[in-house]
Order: sequence, then C-alpha cells, then structure tokens
Amino acid sequence: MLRGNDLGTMTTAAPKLYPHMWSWDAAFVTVGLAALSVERAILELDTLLSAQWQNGMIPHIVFANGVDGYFPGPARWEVARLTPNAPTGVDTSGITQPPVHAIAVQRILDHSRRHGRTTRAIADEFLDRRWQNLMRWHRWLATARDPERRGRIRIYHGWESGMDNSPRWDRAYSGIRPGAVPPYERADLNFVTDVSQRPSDLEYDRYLWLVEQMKSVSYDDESMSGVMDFAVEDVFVSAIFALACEVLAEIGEEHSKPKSDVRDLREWAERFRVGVAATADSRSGAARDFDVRSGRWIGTETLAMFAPLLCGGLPRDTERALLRTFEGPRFCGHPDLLFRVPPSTSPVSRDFRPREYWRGPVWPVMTWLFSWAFGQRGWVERSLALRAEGLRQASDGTFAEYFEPFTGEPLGSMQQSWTAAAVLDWLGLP
Ligand code: 9WN
Repeated sequence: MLRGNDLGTMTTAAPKLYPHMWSWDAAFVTVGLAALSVERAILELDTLLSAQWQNGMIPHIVFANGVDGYFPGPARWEVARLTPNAPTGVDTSGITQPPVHAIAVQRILDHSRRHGRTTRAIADEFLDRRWQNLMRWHRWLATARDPERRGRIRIYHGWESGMDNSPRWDRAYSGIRPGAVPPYERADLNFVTDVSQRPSDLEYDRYLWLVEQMKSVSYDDESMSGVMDFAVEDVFVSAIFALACEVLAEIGEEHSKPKSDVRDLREWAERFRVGVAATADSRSGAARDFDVRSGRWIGTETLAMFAPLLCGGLPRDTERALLRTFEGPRFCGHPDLLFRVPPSTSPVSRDFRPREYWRGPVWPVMTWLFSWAFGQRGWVERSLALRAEGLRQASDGTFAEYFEPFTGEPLGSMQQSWTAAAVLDWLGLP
C-alpha cells in the first residue's frame, strides 16, 4: 500500500484526499518504511527536511510537484512570495505540525542495526548530514513557539495540532469572526462525500481566515502572536516535543554529537515535561491545553488529557490515576468499543461524535503512538496490548484514516499511509 502511495521521493498521506507529503504523516510513514527499507525511509525524511524553512520550521505540507486536488494549495499559502524563510525549489504550506520526527530517526537507526555494514553506514551518514536540521527544528520549537519559556508549544492554527477540529479547539474558534477570505472551493468533499465526517464550512472559513492573518505578517514568527485570533498552548504537541527531545538527546549521545546540543535537548525535554505536568489536574492527572487569547485553561475528555503519559513528569499516584482513566470505561475500556484502543474523544463526553473528524473516531496512528510511548516508558504489557488490539482493528484491510469506535466502520480516506505504516512497524517487532 505504501508503494502504491509512493511518488518516488515522497509518500502521499493518502491517494486522493491528501495527495502530498504531510509533516507528521511523513515521520510515521518513515517508521513503517524503515521496517522494509532503511534507504527508502531515509529518502522520505530527506525529502521532508529539504523543505525545512530557514528559521528551522518543518512545514506541515510539502507539495508534490504539479499535483492538484488539495485545497489550500501553494497558490493560497503564497509562502515563496511572502517570506525569505520559505525554501526555494519546493512549495510548502506556512504552518507546522507535531514534532514526531525524532521517533522516525530512532527507527531508522534501530532497523539499520539489523542489517549489514553498508546499511548501517548509510544510516550513520544520514544522521551526520541531518543532525543540524533536526537541531534547528527543535530549537525553533523551543524558542519561536515557546517565547515565554513556559514549557509548552504554542500553535496558531488548529491544523498545527494535527487534530484539526477536535473539541479541544471549539471555544478558541467560537470567538473567531472570519474577516475577508478570498473565495475558495473545498476539495476534501470531492473525496469524502458524507460531509459529517469532515469539518464544516464555517470551520473551513475560520481555517482560511487564520491563513490570511498569517499572510498579513508574512509568516513572521515574532509578529504572529500580535495578530493571530487563534493562539493556544497545545499540551499534546508539548508532550510529543518533550519525548522527541529525549529521544534525540539519546541518539546524540550515542553518536557523539556536540555535547552542547545534547545538553540543550535534555534541558528542553525537562522544561516541556514540567510544562506538561503543570497543566494536569492534581488528582486525575488529566492534562489541559491553554488558550492564550482568553487566558483560560481548556479541559476536554480527549486524547490530549493523556499527554503526560507520553512524556512522564507526573507524581506516581497521579500517573496511576491517569492510566486507570485511559484503560477504564471512559476510554479504552468502554464496554461498547469494538477494540480496546483509545478513541479521539471519550464516548462518555458531551462532545463525543462517533463519526466526526477528531471528535470520537479512533485514529490507528494514535494507537501506535501510545503503544510506542508506553514501550519507551517501560510499560511493556500495556504497549503490547495496544499493539494487539490495533492489529485486530487493522485486519479489515482498509487502512482507513479513522474508524467508528463501536462498529469499526472505516471512515475518511481509505489507504491512509500512516495507518499502513503503523501496522508495518507493529508487524516488524521481533
Ligand atoms: C490539514 C494528512 C493530514 C493529517 C492531519 C489531519 C488532516 C489536513 C486536512 O490530514 O489534516 O492538515 O486537510 O484535514 O487532521 O492530522 O496530518 O493526513
């Protein structure tokens, strides 16, 4: 399936709905590819990193040359015209996505060790060649996106969370009155005809309005916080960043990278672990996002509440309580779920919609992320349990983007690359 979605130097996120490269999709795809071919996995990350911005940002979309069919495309983002930070020779969007890339690098290195000397040398050469890219990426996040050093990544668009219209963002979006947005036609509904599975038109107006706001300051990092109607500290992205810094620090140490880099990475990991833990309810451990515009905490029963399970940092008893919620009837242990995997929103939450985008369905790649992170944390049984259930879900062979949690109906795009990649990684386990 990944070969089917392969354009040569990039794997599209999905054949029709997402015919380009997405940043966090590419990282997960790399994880899957590494099990098949370390060389091809490296090529995937090379393509992504070649589109890195001058300021260090990895853009959320790298557009495939000459491919239409997705909106907003390069003509709407206009990054090449507006900012010297944009790369030359390749079209990208102007926002970012969650920093899961260090995990992909780790997987490349892990798999290369199973091979002979040549493959190992190729992987080491890749790391040497791209180490500075990875450092610049992490440094940009730790500075431009945490200007006050609160230990939490700030995002200026729901798309930057990767969970576009999760209930997490409802309140922050509800106050936004879109100004003048040039006319546009959505492309997503050509492929997903059941409109209830995708964001609404009003939501799209807001998404496009935020793009106009960014363009009004030419995507300038410093000016952004002054103009954007949407500014939130994303606790899930922050937890991912904390663990990605830890992973990269370990890689750096093992591969004799500069000591100052490793020190910076460890400092960021600690700062963000503390920042994530500071959002958590002291009894339940549930983490919250923070709305910078209104100065309010955002508590939702979504995957975001489990952010501290990814990166650690909670006191032991609080962490136990949060794990009980994750495994209990409000999430994976809900009696009506077809598989014991975490739905994007709790089935007992008022916000729960079993078929709507990021409001209830199961994203297999999120199951993979929790399974991987639990393995890292040393919770082997939990990690394997998620893997087993994730594989059971995948056995319908659709590799759908998301699934209805009670019936298992595949939703959104079929043949979504990251779903296949998650399965490949699970199957590649010794
Ligand atoms: C906007 C590609 C991407 C994922 C996101 C998912 C969805 C895009 C869209 O698809 O977002 O970036 O058009 O809806 O929400 O997580 O990276 O698979």
